[in-house]
Amino acid sequence: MHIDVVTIFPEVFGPVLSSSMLGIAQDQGAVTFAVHDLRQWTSDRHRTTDDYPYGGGPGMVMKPEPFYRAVAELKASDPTSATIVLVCPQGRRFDQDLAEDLAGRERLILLCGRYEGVDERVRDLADIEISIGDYVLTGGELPAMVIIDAVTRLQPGVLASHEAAEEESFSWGILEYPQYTRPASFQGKDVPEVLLSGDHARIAAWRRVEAVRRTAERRPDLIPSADLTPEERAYAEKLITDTFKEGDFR
Ligand code: 6SD
Repeated sequence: MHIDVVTIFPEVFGPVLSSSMLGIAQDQGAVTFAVHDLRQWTSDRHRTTDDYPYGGGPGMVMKPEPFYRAVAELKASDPTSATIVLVCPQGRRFDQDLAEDLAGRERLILLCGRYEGVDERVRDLADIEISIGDYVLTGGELPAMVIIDAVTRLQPGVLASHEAAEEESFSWGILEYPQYTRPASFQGKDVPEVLLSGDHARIAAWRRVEAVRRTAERRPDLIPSADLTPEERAYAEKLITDTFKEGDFR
């Protein structure tokens, strides 16, 4: 897949895109990145990308024209149909389902805003608006990097087979089971005996129960849509009633 990024801070993407997994993914040819400076599509001497808001109010708004020129030129440069993503706080909440959907596209063009926001007409360029969560950031660059990371690791061949995406507990819609490495005993805290047993069936069963327990206790909101057996669901629901008794907001 190919990912274009349009931003007024292209330099912040370099270290992230060249590091570990993202760098390997590029070397493998699983993904290609192109980061573009929005200012190349400005037309004035000062290369202005923002302006005062009509109607007054604080802050600046990003002008529409550079984004429109950027999208037109990037689309024209490659006949591959592109999905245009606008990163903004008003967008659809990013999650693993959306990452999997985007990972299957041939080409993404990520538009990053700054300042108070983008001119409303920039939204019309986007096939989808995405937010990475309900907190306010100063720009779309960090969310764009989050989206790139989540989507790139899902490209075929990027993950080693032992860490195949389907094996991860989040792809069952639940949290990861507890993990341990050596030493077997550390500051009086012991690795659960089952993990040292070599009994792979017992280990798999233990992990599954622990993942369900952890999810019920920490993220009960995930349980209704989680991929659970009837027994696991009953167990999770019992834990939720026990953990979140009336008036108890742990
Ligand atoms: C104006 C932006 C772009 C400002 C953002 C996205 C999320 N989830 N929180 N904040 C954001 C994106 C903020 O440019």
